[in-house]
Amino acid sequence: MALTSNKFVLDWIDEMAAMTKPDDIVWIDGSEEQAEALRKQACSTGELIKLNEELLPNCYLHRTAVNDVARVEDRTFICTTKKEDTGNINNWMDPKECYSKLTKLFTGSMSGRTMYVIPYSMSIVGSPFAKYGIELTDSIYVVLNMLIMTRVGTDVLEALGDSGDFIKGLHSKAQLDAENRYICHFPEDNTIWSVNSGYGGNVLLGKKCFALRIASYLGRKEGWMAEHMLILGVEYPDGDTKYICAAFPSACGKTNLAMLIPPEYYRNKGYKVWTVGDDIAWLRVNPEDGKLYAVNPENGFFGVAPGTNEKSNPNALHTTTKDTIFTNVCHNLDNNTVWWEGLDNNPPTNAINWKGEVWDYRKYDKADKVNTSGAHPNSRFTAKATNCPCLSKEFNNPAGVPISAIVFGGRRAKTAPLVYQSTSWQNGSFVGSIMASETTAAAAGAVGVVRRDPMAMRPFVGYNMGDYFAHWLSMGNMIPNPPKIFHVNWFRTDNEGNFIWPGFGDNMRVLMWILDRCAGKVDAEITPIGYIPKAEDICIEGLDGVTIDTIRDLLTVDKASWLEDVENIKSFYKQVGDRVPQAMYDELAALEARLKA
Ligand code: GTP
Ligand code: SPV
Ligand code: MN
Repeated sequence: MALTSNKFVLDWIDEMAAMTKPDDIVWIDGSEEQAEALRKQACSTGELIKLNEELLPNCYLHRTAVNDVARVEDRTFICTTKKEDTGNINNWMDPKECYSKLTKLFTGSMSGRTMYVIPYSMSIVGSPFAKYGIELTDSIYVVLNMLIMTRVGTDVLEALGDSGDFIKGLHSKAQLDAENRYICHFPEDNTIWSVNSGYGGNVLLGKKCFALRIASYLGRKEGWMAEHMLILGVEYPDGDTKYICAAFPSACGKTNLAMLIPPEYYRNKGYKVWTVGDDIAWLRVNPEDGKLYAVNPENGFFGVAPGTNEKSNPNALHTTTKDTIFTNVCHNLDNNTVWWEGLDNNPPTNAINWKGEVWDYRKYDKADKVNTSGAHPNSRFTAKATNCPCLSKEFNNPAGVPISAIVFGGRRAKTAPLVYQSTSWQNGSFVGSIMASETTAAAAGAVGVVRRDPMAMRPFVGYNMGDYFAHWLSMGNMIPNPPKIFHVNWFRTDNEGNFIWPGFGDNMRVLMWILDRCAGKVDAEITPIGYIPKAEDICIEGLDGVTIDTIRDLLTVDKASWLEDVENIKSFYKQVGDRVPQAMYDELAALEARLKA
């Protein structure tokens, strides 16, 4: 039975059901009873595997199709009436053409199946930040993930009332046909259509599709920002807490930084780190104090499993010990638990790999991870935020948290130093626009290729990238007390390809320099790219194998490689096209001149 009398909602569902022809329509009310019934049903068909109830209570394993394990950027489209409004960095399709192409794929795609209606909210229901969506899907896996990742249920429909202001999301697994897989966004219609996939970011429509692509479009229109950023709080011994947002590309360390445990040196002094978000931030100016405030619109974490362990990220590990859905990890048959590369040094000997085959850990080959690993490199956990031991007490604060610093960062073996600070909001926006990072397993395609990834948003801006740069610049004029903007790189390597910086919890040492800079407590050295710490100002107390010379090395700015980067940036800006603001070109010219001086 329908859970609302909202005519916009009901008419739209009628229309979508007439096209997809489900046998049945089920409304998701957000109740535990309904969720439990769906889990049972998914277990009975093999869609989910129930894991060891003693060791991993209320945890499940799901395997997606082998050809469906990551976001598909080349099959992701922004469909605006005018091609220029989508720009050159996104794939564009004419909305009419796209609707007609996808209508063919959706026609009858749910016949013999149930259509689930998921009313959900991004951010706290009823709060000024909140935006509502309804996802129609034929996948129980999607329903159960959305129940963890977003706020779902009847209260969303009550908050929506009889308004038509909601994001219309339609998803069907259809035949999981990779050749006909499309993730399409119609920002002018508040609509998302996703077909022929069953994997995470392609199908949990509240996440990248809504909270980044559609929301970034809305944010530009309405004067706020939707960003691929974690949000964390550093609590000082006196109880004061400062908040930082950080934008790193997919699988480049947001979850890890958001949940970091401070090194012993800081813990002993009473420092603590609290997680507000690990992937997405919505940012608005607070007219009262003129600061930028951030909320995490999500309600859970869809985190990378490989590499998560007791040492790298104990908080994430703890978060996933109950109420979690694991996707594409390795199944340990001895005790009906899960395993992934980097969890520990004891791969299970009686195990099923992410493809569902008997797995021989002795055949693991680092050069061919996808085919030889137990867990897929992009295997993930879906876990409740409220199960996270370091969840900030501000997590449910509808006003958000005031941001002191914005940090950009990429995965760069060379060039980018451990940390540097921009000289202004405009210069900081430029620093974001020239970000680059090695590609990861989070998206289908080659891994380890350096590409420009402005603000870590290359795959997620729902409009023209040049206009997005302009929006960043214009936000600067709207924030009387703007955060300071920094850039970090945890991934510089030595000549053998080993990471030089220990990373993970020790990244706190860099965050402390950043916050000291925001508080005006520490000097810096000016270089052609911006402010760099004096090596002695990065605390290395208690760090094994890292000396002040290591820090000096990590902070070097090699002019020749930066000038190479400048050339690459010029061609990237050209590719972005004629909407790159002049101010960005001015910043680029000034950077080049300083490097050549
Ligand atoms: P998405 O969920 O895809 O947006 O990724 P994310 O940015 O949250 O990345 P995540 O924190 O899950 O990290 C991805 C990978 O980077 C994992 O394999 C981590 O182990 C590794 N990683 C994270 N932080 C560090 C670090 O400080 N140093 C090094 N060397 N590796 C790190
Ligand atoms: C990312 O790829 O940045 C993710 C995972 O956070 S997904 O939800 O698949 O986009
Ligand atoms: Mn992400």
